[in-house]
Amino acid sequence: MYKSAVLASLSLLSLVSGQQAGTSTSETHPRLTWQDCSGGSCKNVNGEVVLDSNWRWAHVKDGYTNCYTGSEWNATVCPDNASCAKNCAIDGADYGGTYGISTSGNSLTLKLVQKHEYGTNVGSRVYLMESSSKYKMFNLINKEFTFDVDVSKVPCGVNGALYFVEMTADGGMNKGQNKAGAKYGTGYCDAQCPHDIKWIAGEGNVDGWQPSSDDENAGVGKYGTCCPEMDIWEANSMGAAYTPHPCSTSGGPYRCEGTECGDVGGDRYAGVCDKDGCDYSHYRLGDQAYYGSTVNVQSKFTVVTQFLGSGSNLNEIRRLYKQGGSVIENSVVAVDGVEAYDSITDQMCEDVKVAFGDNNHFKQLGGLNEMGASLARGHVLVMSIWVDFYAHMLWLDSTYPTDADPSKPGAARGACDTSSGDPVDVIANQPDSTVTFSNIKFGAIGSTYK
Ligand SMILES: *[C@@H]1O[C@H](CO)[C@@H](O)[C@H](O)[C@H]1NC(C)=O
Ligand SMILES: CC(=O)N[C@H]1CO[C@H](CO)[C@@H](O)[C@@H]1O
Repeated sequence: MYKSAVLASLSLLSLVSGQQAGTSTSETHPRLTWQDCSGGSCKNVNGEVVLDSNWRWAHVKDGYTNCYTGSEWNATVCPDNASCAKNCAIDGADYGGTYGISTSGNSLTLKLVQKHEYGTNVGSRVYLMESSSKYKMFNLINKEFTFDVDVSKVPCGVNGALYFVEMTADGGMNKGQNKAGAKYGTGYCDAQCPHDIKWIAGEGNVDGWQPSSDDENAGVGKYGTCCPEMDIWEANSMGAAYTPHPCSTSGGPYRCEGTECGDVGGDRYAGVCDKDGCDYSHYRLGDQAYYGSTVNVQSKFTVVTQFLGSGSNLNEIRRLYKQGGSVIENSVVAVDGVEAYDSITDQMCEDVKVAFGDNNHFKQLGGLNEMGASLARGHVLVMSIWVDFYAHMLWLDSTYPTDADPSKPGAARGACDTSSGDPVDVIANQPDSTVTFSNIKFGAIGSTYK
């Protein structure tokens, strides 16, 4: 809900992204097999994943000087956004050694902290590809998306996320100065309109860039980059939610500026995207025992998400789990004055938001109807592991806002302490936090888990 992209880094040759393609390290995408079940039976697809450009080393095109170090741009090579992208290159990635990203067969593992030759990397974000230079585009309507996850090593404050965003297939290749494209993980956007993205529309986000006060590897620029987002899985071992976030934008990343970014403060509900979304969190919706007891989070389980609708109409988003060979129906909403819903519909969102006293920006921006229109245009699959410098992930796994009475409907989202999740603590004390996603399947409703 309060997602902000988290950057990682190398301290010596700090990680940076640029917009030309560098040649110091060759870019070899880790292989990841998944299954397409749309033709009646499930068939293996030989896929690959790519690391987002924000994590990559960005250096001057013809040399080794950093264009960006820690949380700052080099003003000599990046005097303004356009020349920065022209002068700088983002390079290939050592996935295992630098970023703690590994794949084996149909399984992807993301490790939170990776110490390497030049420093320490924190978190990562990868996209599933259709070819070495194009993202795989999914239309989820009237389809089912399924995967296995192991959250047993994802503690309070860490989010092992699997979600979809309306990026473009080529990553914005040839937009502005972007000569790197999807092969180098460019073109990210999400419904939080993140400002910490270094390259937007083939330009450096240099204008007005301010280093983060608490994250030594990040900063925020004047521009944010917005697009509709469908969170299938935002979770750790203490909490889990799935959440549609519609936006009024379409056709790929929208570069926002000012009020339309919906930034912290008075603008949250004035932006082009629904930042809260309509979240289905088992705990927050009143079944505190479900995630952790009914679903055993100490061992791997299967997550099934169904998008009921047709054409570009999305009517309902359903969830079920499978573990130890048994199907586990979704938890049921147990909130005073609200029906016992077991899925997301516009009516469920409305009733829950009224009961919780939440703003219904979701409805204002078109609800499931607008989310469906976006899904029908095609979305890119994202998998990430991240920590939250802004809200310590308390919106996912604790009581939030932290000064709310936990007995107030909607305030409690998980059993983590309100003092947990500070990235400084998590990075120091739980560096081996790891999420594993595997066995991804996509197909007709009912085709992926029986
Ligand atoms: C910034 O870039 C210039 C030009 O390449 C270089 O001479 C200088 O050392 C760089 N500064 C830093 C702090 O890296
Ligand atoms: C979108 C865009 O072009 N933004 C800025 C890039 O940098 C120049 C010079 O600083 C600005 O004038 C643009 O507005």
